[in-house]
Amino acid sequence: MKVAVVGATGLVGGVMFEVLKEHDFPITELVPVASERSVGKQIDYRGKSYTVVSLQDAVDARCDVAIFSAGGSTSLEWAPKFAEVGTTVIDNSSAWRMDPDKKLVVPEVNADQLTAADRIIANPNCSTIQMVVALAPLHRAYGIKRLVISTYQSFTGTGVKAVKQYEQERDGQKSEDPAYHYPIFENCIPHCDVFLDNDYTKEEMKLVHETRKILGDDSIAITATAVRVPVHGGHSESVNVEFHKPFTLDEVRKLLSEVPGLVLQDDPKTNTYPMPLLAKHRDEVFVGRLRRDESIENGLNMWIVADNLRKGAATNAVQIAEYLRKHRLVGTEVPA
Ligand code: A2P
Ligand code: 11C
Repeated sequence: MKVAVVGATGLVGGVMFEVLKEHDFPITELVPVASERSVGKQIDYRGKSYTVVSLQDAVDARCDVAIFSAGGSTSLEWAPKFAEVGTTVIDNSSAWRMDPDKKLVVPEVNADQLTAADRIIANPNCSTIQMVVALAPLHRAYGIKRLVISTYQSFTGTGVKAVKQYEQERDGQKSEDPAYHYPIFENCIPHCDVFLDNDYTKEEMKLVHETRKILGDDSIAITATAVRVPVHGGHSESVNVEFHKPFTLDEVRKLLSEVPGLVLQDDPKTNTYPMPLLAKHRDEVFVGRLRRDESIENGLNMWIVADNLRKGAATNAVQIAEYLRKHRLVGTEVPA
């Protein structure tokens, strides 16, 4: 397939190339794309050098798939132009996620909704993706009534600028162009993305709206607090779930153990539980600390960790591309 990577010089773009390579994704032609600042730069992929091109040149290249990780405004403006020439866009930004005409896809959960007519497909937010991989089978079995979520999110989710801020602060330097209002080194900042009118952050409300859309159930009550932490390897989440129906922990463990791409790490006796240090560079979602919430009926506590740049972004997007290819839903020759 002819594949464009939009945002090729960014943090997610770099991981995208690693994942495409590791998954041995069949690429006949690679088209790296970035802003005008980067046009002409070279990107190495599998021992070959590729020249970064502009968005318009990438549209004209009529690729089969374009994977976007270049921010919401770039996606809003350019994804329709790619779609118009028959390129299927898989978009990592928040631009299209809540558009009722666009699918919001986590392959383990709802890839079966995809058709050849879907020319702009939204990749959910990282903290949503890892959570719904674990919640979807439990929702099917017991019906989720309410979720109380607290996240511990890696600074890598903010991009190159935040990584630089962290490294400068760690090395005792003052950051000249910080990504955050406060130091991130040796700190926790209860502020991910911008504040909204309801005093929640946009990141917190993504967890509310995207989860309902992916699980196909607007009745689920959801409240979230998203916190940025000085961690490199991934996002962690404490998730308190209240179900409509009773469950047993053995059944929950069995359901989770059957989910592709999910690894159970749950044995208090051996201090076994997921941590970002272990999840870094891994494609899977890790779940542990499973225990009954003894303060309510049908309540479960869980701890969910994943590499936010992988399953939370690049891996999920590549898995969507793999699904489209396997089911022959993509290609400028496939009728939409
Ligand atoms: P560039 O390096 O040319 O600025 P990150 O999230 O890690 O900061 O990366 C953002 C990515 O999105 C980079 O590859 C960046 O390219 C790209 N990008 C940012 N703005 C645009 C734009 N207006 N058009 C195309 N690519 C863009
Ligand atoms: C974070 N979730 O860690 C963000 C990064 O809506 O895709 C990606 C923002 C988004 O802050």
